[in-house]
Amino acid sequence: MNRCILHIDLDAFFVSVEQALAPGLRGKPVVVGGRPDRRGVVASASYEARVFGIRAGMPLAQAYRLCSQAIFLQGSFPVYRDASERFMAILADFSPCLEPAGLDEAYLDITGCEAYGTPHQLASHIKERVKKEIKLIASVGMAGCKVVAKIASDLGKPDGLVEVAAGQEKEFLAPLPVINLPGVGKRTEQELKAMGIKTIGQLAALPPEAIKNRLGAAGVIIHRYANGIDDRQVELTGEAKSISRETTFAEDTLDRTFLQAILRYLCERVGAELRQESKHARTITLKLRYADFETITRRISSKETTDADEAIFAGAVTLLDQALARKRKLVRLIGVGVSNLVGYGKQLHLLDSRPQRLAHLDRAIDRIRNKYGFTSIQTGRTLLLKDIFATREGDFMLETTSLSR
Ligand code: TTP
Ligand code: MG
Repeated sequence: MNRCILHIDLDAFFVSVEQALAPGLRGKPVVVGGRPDRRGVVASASYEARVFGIRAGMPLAQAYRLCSQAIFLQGSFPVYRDASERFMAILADFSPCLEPAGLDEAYLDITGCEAYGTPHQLASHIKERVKKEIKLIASVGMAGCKVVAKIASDLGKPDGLVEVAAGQEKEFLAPLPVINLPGVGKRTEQELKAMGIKTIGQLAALPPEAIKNRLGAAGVIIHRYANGIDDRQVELTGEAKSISRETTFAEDTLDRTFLQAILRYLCERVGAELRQESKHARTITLKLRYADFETITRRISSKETTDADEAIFAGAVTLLDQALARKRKLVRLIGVGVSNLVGYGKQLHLLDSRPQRLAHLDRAIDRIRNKYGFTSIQTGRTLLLKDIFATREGDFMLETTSLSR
């Protein structure tokens, strides 16, 4: 039986949630990410803002230069998480075979659901329910494999519904630029350009060895994708594979105490997320971006797993100290991530009583924060950030958060 996979991605997610809450923002250039006089980047831009060239990941100041009349919003992550949960709940009504691929996107395998309608009808029904129940617009791609479904949903945006019939995958992909292929970033795009390859069709036509010699194993995968071949299943679990938080400073800094305080705050955010997912982590990663945009990541792994704020911080701060000792350059961004996640069942539990006590403490703090907001409790090191917390409403800054699945 031919597989039928949907990829569903919400349009301008963070911005659209803000517009659903304040309909006066609809139809306007809106940017979520923070105030344009602060550092930081655009997290989400409305399609009206995109007309001016504003894109996710762009510095806010640049976005302001492109469109000074745009409305800049700080954003509120808990609100987006709620919307995401409601979105996933709607999708789960259509098929149990659901794989969230981020906050606002998911794959849904609807193979064998013919009794409920054609794929096109099911996709339209999903779009209607999302619009009616959470007031958001979903773009849907339909195809026989994940990669083609994803490209199709992207291509139809905004408010898209694109179906690629079985057997038509190669023709559909051929005219598109290689950058549309998942797994092809700016660097790979350049490499391919140097080989005279601009479109997915040109890439698909290359002998597999040619691309393997140039790009290694990653090349083999994108070559298969270019040919519309992708055997990946829709993974039922949808569990987080990594969780990270990062923040860009208002001013570049080398102040070690301040860096440690922010790092502690980010570790507490990551720890809370990890506990919410009922996971333990083996690997802790520190990310630093220097004022000259050089970016480094350093990681440590241990046999023991943890979900404790203190343990995550201990690992991250060791990495930070090593990095600061090696390079005296002003820091622009700091981030922390955990990966190599395992469920509670598999944890190698530490019998020593201190981690147990810390686990209780973390959970007690989680409960209070869930009720009164994250900044209602500050731990020792983050007290230094008290004034910063006080000057912003709600979340003290919009950290880029990612839950990779
Ligand atoms: P995307 O789906 O990539 O972007 P989008 O939903 O804003 O726009 P569209 O899908 O219509 O192109 O990401 C989903 C959300 O994730 C986005 O609304 C904000 C957040 N995000 C960031 O915080 N930082 C980023 O760099 C990106 C790309 C997204
Ligand atoms: Mg989206």
